[in-house]
Amino acid sequence: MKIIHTSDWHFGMRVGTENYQDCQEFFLERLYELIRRENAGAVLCAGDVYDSGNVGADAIALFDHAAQTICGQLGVPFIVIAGNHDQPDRLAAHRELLSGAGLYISGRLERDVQPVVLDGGRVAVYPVPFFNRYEAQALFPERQERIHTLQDAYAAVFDHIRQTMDPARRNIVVSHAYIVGAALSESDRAAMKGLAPAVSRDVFQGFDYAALGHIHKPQRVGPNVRYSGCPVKYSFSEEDQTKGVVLVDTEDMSSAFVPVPLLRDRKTAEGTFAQLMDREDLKDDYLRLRVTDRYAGLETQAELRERFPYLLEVTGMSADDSGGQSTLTAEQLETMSDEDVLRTFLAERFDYTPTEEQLALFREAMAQTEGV
Ligand SMILES: [Mn+2]
Repeated sequence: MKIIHTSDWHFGMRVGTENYQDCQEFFLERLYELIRRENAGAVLCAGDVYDSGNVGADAIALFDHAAQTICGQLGVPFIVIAGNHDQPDRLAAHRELLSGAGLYISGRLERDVQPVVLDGGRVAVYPVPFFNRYEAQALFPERQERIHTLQDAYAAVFDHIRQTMDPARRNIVVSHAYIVGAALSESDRAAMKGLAPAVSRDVFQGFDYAALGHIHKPQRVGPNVRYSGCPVKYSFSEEDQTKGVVLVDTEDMSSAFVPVPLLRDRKTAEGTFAQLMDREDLKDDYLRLRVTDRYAGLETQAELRERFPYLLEVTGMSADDSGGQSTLTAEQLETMSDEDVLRTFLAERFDYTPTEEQLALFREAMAQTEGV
């Protein structure tokens, strides 16, 4: 049986006036084609269906369309877990009822993860939604003393699954986590936040395949442990990536990345104002432009926007010639404290120094996110 693994749809994401909806619809149409072409027996979505817990009606309609087409029209089981961006209870509303129609949604972690059994009992899919160590501590009180880190929490959850797992089946897990060593993109906002803990891929030992979400760059992090990546280029750091889904064959447990075309690519271009205005090849893509012979004043921006409808960022010459770009490197970001990152950001972007009171509020907010 063929299984399609995808993740991180982020329906409802907004950047300025852009909402990516046409790109997401375009992806869904390609996904439906692939299901038909490969005669897929299941679709797995490994979290972050939505970009947040309170997205607009358009985003909900999009997921509704996906579920109706995959389960209703094509008759293919669709297994979905909540990611860190999803609101677990909202995502999993009516789950019992929907499972009868082939839509299996796992919102919140449960102690006994019930597998979705497919292909006449030959394949078992364990949906494990995003969770934190406090949830695992509450579900496994007998191990509470030994759950200190997210790694311990994952070990507890997967050890428990392994106890009842039937090794004669193909056992597949769907999970949403940051695995040690995975390469990040800028749109991996939560994972980049200094405190995001990573988990070792060893937690998936004994499973035939781990279908992961959370990291937006498609990649393999173990022989049968893969991220499908997100289907749309949501940040400029994804410019060079190929987007797509993973196709898993449960006969031999081989898996292959299948590229899916994009409605709109994402590009960075640089040149004089005249050179940029002459470019025919950039009209249909999300753009970041750097004008080398002008300041990026309102008028220049307006002219460029008229020519390039999907322009997201413009920088021009600047007084200090830094080009308006951040002076921080990825390495510096990793070693700096959150407070220093904030100070630098405010200074560079807004020429602003935060007050002691504002910094105290910031520290308080950061403390609340610790360990989550
Ligand atoms: Mn995500």
